[in-house]
Amino acid sequence: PTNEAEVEVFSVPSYACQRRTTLENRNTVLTDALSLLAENAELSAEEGRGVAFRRAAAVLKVLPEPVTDMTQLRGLPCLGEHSLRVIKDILENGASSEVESTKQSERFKALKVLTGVFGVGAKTADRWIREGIHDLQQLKDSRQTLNRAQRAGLEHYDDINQPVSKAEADAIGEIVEEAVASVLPGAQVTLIGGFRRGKLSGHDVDFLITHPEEGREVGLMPKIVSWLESQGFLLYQKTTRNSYLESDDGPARPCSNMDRFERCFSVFKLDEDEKRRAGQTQSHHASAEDGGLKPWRAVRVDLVVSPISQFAFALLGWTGSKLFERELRRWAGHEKTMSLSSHALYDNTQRTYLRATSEEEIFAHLGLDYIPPSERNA
Ligand code: DCP
Ligand code: MG
Repeated sequence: PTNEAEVEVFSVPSYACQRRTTLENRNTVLTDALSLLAENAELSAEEGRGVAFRRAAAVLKVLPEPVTDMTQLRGLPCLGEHSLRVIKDILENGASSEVESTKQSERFKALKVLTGVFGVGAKTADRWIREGIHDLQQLKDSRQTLNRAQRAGLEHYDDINQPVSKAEADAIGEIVEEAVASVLPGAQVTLIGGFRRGKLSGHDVDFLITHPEEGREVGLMPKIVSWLESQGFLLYQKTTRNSYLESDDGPARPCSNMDRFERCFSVFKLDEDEKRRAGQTQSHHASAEDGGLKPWRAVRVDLVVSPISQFAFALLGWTGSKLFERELRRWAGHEKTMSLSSHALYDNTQRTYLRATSEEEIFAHLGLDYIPPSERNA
């Protein structure tokens, strides 16, 4: 039909790991709406719905033009009935009634505030809500027993819920570099997570640490943590043995190496001075001389240590985005009969582990074009 010739129709591969998703997004109105519904589903223990909304949003993120007409969406993958209804509502009425009512709902607002406390997940928040706790004041008044993480989360709530800038991430990076160089010369620190993908802000800062000689990284995390603690950089830390045991990780589990893979969840105390040293001149925080306000902020930092033999897998697995990671594993499992984790890639047909020393090699093993970190923002 003639009128359709004027509408651009898009074509998009169905797995996010087959696509290049930069931070440039022409459809933020639509993707913000779908992301909010995804978040609401995730906070309500409806993981399947959450993933469906995330996948739909990710498809819209790669479109070269703003969507103006439903006909442009014909043939696109991952757009279910529900997502299409939300998009249609926004295109026709300027807003989605479901998104607006979700945003206004007491339950969603309470879930957001309570899970904003570091150490509080959706399950705990849900239990508190059922006990009548909807905000931080009610939480404080309730005399709930809080664990150490949650106490730190409550104490530093405002700081932790304020986005971390790239300048702050770099300042933290210098501190981590110094710590690592002091306790194990030759060990390497790599910025991972959202900042490696080129994001200008994030909810935390993530680092991957390794040593070029296999085995030298054993026992490294406690030493790094001790150094940081002795220098007064840590407001909170909890070191765990490998916690990357996701249910859909399949059999890709090199068990002998498991206990070498450590993670530290921490809250850093970042001085405004440290930030200036790292090259930032302006700050939203008043300096101490301006009177009153504290001259530091709390920042969530995650540290991961990996043996060099698993480094490429850890790098790929911790760079994200979360949806990109999920799609990589789904691609591996469903299209290649392989199991991918942040430790290894296992070929279930050949019954062998596939070695890799770079992310490029892993994409090649998976039969995928290489996608650089800046294009993994699905
Ligand atoms: N990751 C994952 N699954 C987990 C934990 C982490 O796939 N259970 C990976 C993907 C993430 C990366 O680790 O991108 C870092 O996790 P973050 O939650 O810090 O996510 P980002 O760094 O991408 O986003 P933000 O900017 O909010 O920190
Ligand atoms: Mg992060």
